[in-house]
Amino acid sequence: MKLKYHYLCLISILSLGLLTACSKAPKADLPANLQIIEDFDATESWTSFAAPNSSMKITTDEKEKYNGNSSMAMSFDIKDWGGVGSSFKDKKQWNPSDSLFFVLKGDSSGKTLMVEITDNGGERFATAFPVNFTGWKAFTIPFKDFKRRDDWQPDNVPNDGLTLTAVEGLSFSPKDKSNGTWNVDTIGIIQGK
Ligand SMILES: [Ca+2]
Ligand SMILES: [Ca+2]
Repeated sequence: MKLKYHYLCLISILSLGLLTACSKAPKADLPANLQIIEDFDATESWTSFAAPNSSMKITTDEKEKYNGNSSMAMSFDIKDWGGVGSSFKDKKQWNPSDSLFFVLKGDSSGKTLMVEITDNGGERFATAFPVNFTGWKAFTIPFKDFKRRDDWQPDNVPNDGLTLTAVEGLSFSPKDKSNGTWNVDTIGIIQGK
């Protein structure tokens, strides 16, 4: 009887240990050489923008997260244009041979997401891809794959290539007329690809 009790205790302790281990385990692995610049455990430094006939809303999402306590949910109804972005208070110096890393929770809508860098002269460089997956997906996009936008640039910006010595900002924009919610988490820089 005593032996059985000890046996049960051992099972309980093992189960508890296993549960604790599981709850402490990270949600997902991150690349070892990732230099995180935004974990979205707070989203105060991100703002939304949209055309008058479109809407974009940011929420700190504690339920859907890739890493840490929360992610940024971007809920949109785009009839013209809109997105979410951050203007860096401390401008970033990035290496042209490095890559931008982020994770996105998709909805298999097939709608296009544009990721845009505002470089040190205010020029806009972007890359875009269809959100044709469900759940979290990690992206590593070399800076060299960001191309100067030919559909729009702010007035009076230079045309001197992607200059990353004092990067001013980053944004994510749905490019198609559509509505939905996508989540972004864990943005960082990876040396090389
Ligand atoms: Ca997070
Ligand atoms: Ca430039």
